[in-house]
Amino acid sequence: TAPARDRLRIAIQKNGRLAEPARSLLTACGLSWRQSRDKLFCYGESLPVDLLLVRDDDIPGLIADGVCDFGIVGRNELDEQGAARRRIGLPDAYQALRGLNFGQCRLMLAVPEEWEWTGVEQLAGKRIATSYPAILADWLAERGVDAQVVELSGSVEIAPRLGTADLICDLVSSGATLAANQLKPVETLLESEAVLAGPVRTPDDARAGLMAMLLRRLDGVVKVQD
Ligand code: PRT
Ligand code: ZN
Repeated sequence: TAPARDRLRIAIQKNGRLAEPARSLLTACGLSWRQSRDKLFCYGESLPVDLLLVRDDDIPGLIADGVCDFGIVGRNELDEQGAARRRIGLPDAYQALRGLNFGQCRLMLAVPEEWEWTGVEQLAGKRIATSYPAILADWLAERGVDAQVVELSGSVEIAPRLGTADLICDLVSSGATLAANQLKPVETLLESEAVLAGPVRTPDDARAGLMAMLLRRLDGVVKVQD
């Protein structure tokens, strides 16, 4: 177990889609930081709450290892790493505590425009390119579909044209990327948004009170979706 700490650490994305909205949200909760020189760690001024600026992919692991207490990350990333842990028999190590009402997108299956989509049975024997192999494998298994998952870390949408896959499973927001690649969305695996992630067990030290306070402030600041 990680050692006791009297300051809270929150991991947020350093650069990218969630970086600015995550920082604004925490600022709206009354947090402020001394600008750090190395730009990885920001020391909390108004409250003992520090920021770690990292790649979004690292956030679930930082919570699992007890290095950070909270993180702001897409539900897609949190669920993928959670599903991957479960597939190798590891226990759950983090959970989504609050939806934050930004970073909305969908994890979807998309097929070449000329396909006539008749349902998941059509996927038998097909190759599906994705950066979300664990979520996709679970989804296929639940439906009893035997398809091949091709893991790609980026540029998933060009895989069908390159011939490395027959279809894709990727994040979609406006749909413009799919259209530009002559693909059409056919099934939604996950409705995602940025979430506040935390550990499955609250630490038993000064951080517990800070965590509860921050959750209360968040609930006052995040607008509920109707
Ligand atoms: O460097 P780092 O690893 O931290 O960043 P990253 O490149 O992995 O993540 P980033 O900043 O691209 O995305 C962070 C999070 O934003 C994601 O994990 C999602 O939770 C959320 N999000 C919301 C999105 C999108 N919308 C989105 N549209 N993430 C990615 N996309 C991509 C998608 O993969 C596709 O390539 O945008 C393209 C589709 O967009 P449309 O509008 O053309 O449909
Ligand atoms: Zn990433």
